Amino acid sequence: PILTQNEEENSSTEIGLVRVPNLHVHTMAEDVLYHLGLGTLTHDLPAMFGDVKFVCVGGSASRMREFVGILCTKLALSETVQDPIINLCGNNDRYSMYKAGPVLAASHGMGVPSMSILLHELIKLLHHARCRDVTVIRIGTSGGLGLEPGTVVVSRSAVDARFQPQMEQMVLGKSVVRSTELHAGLAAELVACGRAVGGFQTVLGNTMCTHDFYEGQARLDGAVCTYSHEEKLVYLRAAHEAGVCNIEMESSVFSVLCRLSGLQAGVVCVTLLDRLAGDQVSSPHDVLAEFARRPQHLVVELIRTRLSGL
Ligand code: R2B
Ligand code: URA
Repeated sequence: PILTQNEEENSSTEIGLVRVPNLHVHTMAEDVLYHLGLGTLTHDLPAMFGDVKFVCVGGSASRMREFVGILCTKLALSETVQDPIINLCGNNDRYSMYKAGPVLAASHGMGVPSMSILLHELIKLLHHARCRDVTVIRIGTSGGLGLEPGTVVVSRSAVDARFQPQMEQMVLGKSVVRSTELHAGLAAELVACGRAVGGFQTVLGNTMCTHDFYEGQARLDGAVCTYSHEEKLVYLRAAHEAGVCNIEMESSVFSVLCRLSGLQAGVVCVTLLDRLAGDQVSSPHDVLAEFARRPQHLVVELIRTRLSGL
């Protein structure tokens, strides 16, 4: 395996700017950000996005739009936002993106491949727009391990299905293993924000990232399952003992790509259920919707404290 160290040292840019550790991009006359419906020759990216300091990503478009609404109300950003809040991914409907003042919110869909495509283009967008000192946070949902449903987990590190803080990807048919560690200072700040918001528990722990919701997360309720209830519990208990607090499907590639681009990155996911107690997500819709707003309120608090210089 090739480790990240060389890749990280490979790219030198001005402090605070977003790194794009790809020499090819720097020689391209035009860069079309295909899935975002944006491009360097068709859009004035520095004018549209140059003031961005916070990027928040989450699975669904409606949740990210709701997040921007809460942000505008709580931080009185209404003068800097379009009314109605418009989707900036003009002519491509794969992802949605909304902006309010220095905050950009984007949807990433489900799973590592979908998150990866969004982040490649989003990181280049931030680079082309010459943004500085950007913090990127994923807000999402997850399955918890031994936690009361509704608990918010701030990730120390994303870990793979063997509980290691790394992600393997095939590049040119060869295995490349990269670190999935997250920014420790930001994680501590996020935990403090959760406790300041209150009304729910916030914990710090490792987040296991899988490539599937069913067998990949040791569920018994998928269309296919080859293991017993006991084998499921042995695996999930081993994960718990290795420090895994929750399980979701995007944190690994999110951590890797943000690290390689020099972005401060954090992951904040609410737990919808306790996976040691069951597999089905069966709480009423309004309960799940309220749970899903918890990471949003936590991140609004982080942005509020950062902007007010507290
Ligand atoms: C959490 O929830 C989704 C699966 O239901 C997936 O995107 C994730 O990471
Ligand atoms: N998202 C996941 O990936 N897993 C769960 O159990 C719940 C939400």
